[in-house]
Amino acid sequence: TLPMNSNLTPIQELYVSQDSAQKLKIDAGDLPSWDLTPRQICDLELLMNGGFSPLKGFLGQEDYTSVVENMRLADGTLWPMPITLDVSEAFAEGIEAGQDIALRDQEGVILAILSISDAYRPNKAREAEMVFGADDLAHPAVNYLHNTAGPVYLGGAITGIQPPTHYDFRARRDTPNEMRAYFRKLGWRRIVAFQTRNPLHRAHQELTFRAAREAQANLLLHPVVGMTKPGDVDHFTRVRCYEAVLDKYPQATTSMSLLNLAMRMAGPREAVWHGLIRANHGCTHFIVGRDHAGPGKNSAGEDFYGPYDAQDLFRTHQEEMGIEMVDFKHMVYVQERAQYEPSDEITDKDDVTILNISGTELRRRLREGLEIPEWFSFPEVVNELRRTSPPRSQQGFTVFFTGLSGSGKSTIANAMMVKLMEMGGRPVTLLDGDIVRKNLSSELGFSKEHRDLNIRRIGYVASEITKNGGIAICAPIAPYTATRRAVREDIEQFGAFVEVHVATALEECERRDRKGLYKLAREGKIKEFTGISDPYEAPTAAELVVDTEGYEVDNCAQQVLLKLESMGLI
Ligand code: PPS
Repeated sequence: TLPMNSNLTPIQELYVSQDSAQKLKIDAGDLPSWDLTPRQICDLELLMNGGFSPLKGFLGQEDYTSVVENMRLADGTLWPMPITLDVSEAFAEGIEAGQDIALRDQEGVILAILSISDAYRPNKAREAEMVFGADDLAHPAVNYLHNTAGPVYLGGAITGIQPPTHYDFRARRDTPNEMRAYFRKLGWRRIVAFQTRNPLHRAHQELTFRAAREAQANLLLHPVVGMTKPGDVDHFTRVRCYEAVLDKYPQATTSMSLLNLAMRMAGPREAVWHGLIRANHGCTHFIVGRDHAGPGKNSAGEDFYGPYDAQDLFRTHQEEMGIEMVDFKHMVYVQERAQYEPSDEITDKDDVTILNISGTELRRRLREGLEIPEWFSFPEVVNELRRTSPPRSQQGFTVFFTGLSGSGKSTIANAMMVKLMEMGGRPVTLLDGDIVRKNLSSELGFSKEHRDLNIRRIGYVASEITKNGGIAICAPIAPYTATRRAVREDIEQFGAFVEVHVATALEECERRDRKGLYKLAREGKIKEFTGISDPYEAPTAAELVVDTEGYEVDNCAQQVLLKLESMGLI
């Protein structure tokens, strides 16, 4: 028999009535309160709106252990993912079972009350092994578990006061009950859900359309906009892409809704979890692909899960879940027939040309501004992607000079700045050591702590400039390797970071002594002076090393420009 949602009755939510919420909110003002992390806010929203039904709150120890060990709650109900409220040591100290606490969002708004049933210390290594398949920090959720999540979990029932507020794409967000009501209204009784965290291209459109047709069902595109894999295309861009793709389906067959889920990339267990969430949203079918919710390679360079593990686990439990799996068909483009076809249905493979563009190749073409053919993706989608990741020559970047006092950093940086301004195109900002110490760091001295703070501030400003498409030129001493690396990481998420070591030797800097500081440092009149009485850790892997001895400033600046050109930045 075909699964069908004949009733689509509302699912149980954890919210109290508006009147009670108003009163509870006032009372909760006096309770100890926990400020939720971004991931906890995602979890709480789905707990409260029934997306995680039948859960009634964050897992207590008994349920937690049972979920970790057996994928089931203590009462035997299938549930693959530990939904836990991790807190800090300091917060846990004042907390005991039986107590209520207020859960607040990052602005301090009270979203819910947690009635604590128990506080416990999880065995994180065991959780990693059982839930994510390995205690390996290359797995983003294992890394989160060990390096972000607190050491104590609080379990207990949730009383929902209000959902977290979203200001983006409000009209596209629906609770499970809103989805159910929508399906009921449209007379949709068989619905295939498609989970995604990536932009959709033609192959995805073909496969989802086919999946729906084969299941004789309507289609719900149900992308995740909560938290996905680090490095994914941001959800603002993706939603604009999805909106473009939505127009490509036959009218009234397909709908889209955004899911504020915090993914864990847990492969097989995640697939089952995704299925349960979609069943709660009123769907009858769920598309599971090759390597569903895969986290990438482990620290030995191998896949965490087998390519079909997720499908196997889902299939084993689908009856109990009340949602049926639809196999993801691998769609390929056949040039001779100018259409997508399921790879396993092509009988004349040797006589036709099969075209494909991998994810890596797509990113390369976007980065370098190369053509992306229409058979691969819809022009509207490509446009959106190009808007967010313009070619390197239009992206922001940071040039970070480092070197001893008097090495020539500022002089070269100034020359560079005017040359870049002469070329035009992108705004240029110079963050010279002296300028920064005057405008941003006037209260700081030269201890290690203060120097680090100074460099992190420069890094923050440079990362904002880079993010917004400008060029930041920094020229501090920046004597510590670890701090320079941290700045590099801050900036590389938005654009290139070009480290230039101005490698003028100490003797030469001291001989020049342009500001007379070396003399004072030698006399002990300036303490902690870099190179004399304070360390300078020379970079070992800078993008460029410039030697100022025997070279004109103009020539040094020219070397940097050539480097920028070879990196495709100008
Ligand atoms: S740091 O280490 O990166 O935070 O230093 P920075 O902000 O670039 O500041 C270096 C300039 O401050 C002057 N100055 C000193 N430098 C090093 N050590 C000590 N103790 C010190 N005291 C003052 C000096 O003029 C540096 O300028 P530059 O342009 O590098 O010569």
